[in-house]
Amino acid sequence: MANRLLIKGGTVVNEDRKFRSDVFCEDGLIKKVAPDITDVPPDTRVIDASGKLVMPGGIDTHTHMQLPFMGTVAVDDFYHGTRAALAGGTTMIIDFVIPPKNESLLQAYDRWRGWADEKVCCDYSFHVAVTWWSPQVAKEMEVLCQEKGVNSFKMFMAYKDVFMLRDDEMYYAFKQCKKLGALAQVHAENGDLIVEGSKKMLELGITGPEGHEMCRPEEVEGEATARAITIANQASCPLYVVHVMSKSAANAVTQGRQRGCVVFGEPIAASLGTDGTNYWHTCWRHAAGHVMGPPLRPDPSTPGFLMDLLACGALHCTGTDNCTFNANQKAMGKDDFRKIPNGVNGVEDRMSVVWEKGVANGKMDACRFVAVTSTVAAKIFNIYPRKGVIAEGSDADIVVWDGEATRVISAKTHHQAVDFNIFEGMCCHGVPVYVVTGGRVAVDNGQVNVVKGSGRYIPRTCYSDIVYSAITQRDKANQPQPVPREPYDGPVIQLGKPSS
Ligand code: URQ
Ligand code: ZN
Ligand code: ZN
Repeated sequence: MANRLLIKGGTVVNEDRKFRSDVFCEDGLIKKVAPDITDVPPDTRVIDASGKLVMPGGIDTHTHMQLPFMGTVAVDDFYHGTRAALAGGTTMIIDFVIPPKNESLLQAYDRWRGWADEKVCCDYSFHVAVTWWSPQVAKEMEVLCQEKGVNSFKMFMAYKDVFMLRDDEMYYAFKQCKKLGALAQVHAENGDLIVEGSKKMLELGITGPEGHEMCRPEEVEGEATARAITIANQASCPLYVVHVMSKSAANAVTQGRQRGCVVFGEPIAASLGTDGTNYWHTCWRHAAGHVMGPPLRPDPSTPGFLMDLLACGALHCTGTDNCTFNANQKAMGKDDFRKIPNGVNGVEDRMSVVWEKGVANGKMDACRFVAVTSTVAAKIFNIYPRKGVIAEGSDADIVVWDGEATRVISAKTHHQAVDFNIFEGMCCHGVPVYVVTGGRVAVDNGQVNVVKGSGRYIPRTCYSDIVYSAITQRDKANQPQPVPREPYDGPVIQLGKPSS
């Protein structure tokens, strides 16, 4: 299928500049970016983008479609989740393979591929979680990098006895990431303190969702974030902190960067768009619908704080941690918040939420919006310029965006499978009018029409330049050296013998 498409009259927005230009696509690629393109084949479809922005499709760096978790399975599967992604202007997701402890990472990877390949409507890739440690795990990480196109591994410091690694295991995993040229990711919360904090809440008779936040306040996230940064730095390994949910974690990332650590921070739609006061809502379902780990924070200034850091480059790119559960699933924890499946929505609304809270209220411009929703992720995960830019030769993953139009977010109208939306009722500026994925028009003047199974798995190579260039330079400059000295030839104490 030639799939010839000419997007006319728009303003192209890349991370570095905005410019008036037409865009011609053919066979799933961007073939020409120039003003006033006229010489196209007669079977070319023309889209009028006048007055609109023409941007690289969003890349959601963090999703969990149909994740088996806490005794159930997330309801947004790879079909509904990627369909909703496209509806919101996201044209690629990076999901997670999460093997249970002691399961082969390669077997888990194959299982997740089997789930995704037949269902995805847009391109996707996988991070792989390291939930246990052994020489086999180290070996399989190498195979995943060299043969399966994986260049990022997530370690959990929470979910004790389920996914959590000890500090020494995390250090070994970081060392292996460094050896392979892969990026280490971390879920940064102190899992031991969460267990103890939960007991404390239940002893106080607090079983509701408010206990979920109070048992793991933001210092529990901040401490783990700083610890992970130190351990990664000691392993001389680059680190990517997923779902930065608090000022404490964000400050740990910025302080780590200021002292020369190579660390990236990923706020998510939820932490940029809403807050933890929802856990005190008197409707149990509403409160439980916001339960995720790390929790949203009750400090209502947190979203603005995180958006400011994202706008100025102290935080880097946005995901959603989309991991959705319906009311009847959340209700597994109706008497004990520890049993509420953790996870919230975001994959459909991320782009509009970041536009509303970032661009519409003046914290960033459209170029920075493109950076934090697409380009920086493409560079960190080493798929730039295939993804993340409107340029000749890049994939035809494009959003025609109306920055002035508004839409009201609601579970009644969203395309996700889940029966709840943490942004319910939020009116956002920033609406995708057309969304093109692999050259196919998946959102056509607001109408969603996707092709199940048409998305592709995108392999990623190691040694991403934005991730490894600084590390390599620093290793060269700071290689520890022994001190040349004459051997000591003085007296040495003889242990076990009475001193003379
Ligand atoms: O921790 C994660 O990232 C996964 C298990 C999704 N759930 C969540 O609450 N964040
Ligand atoms: Zn996590
Ligand atoms: Zn996650």
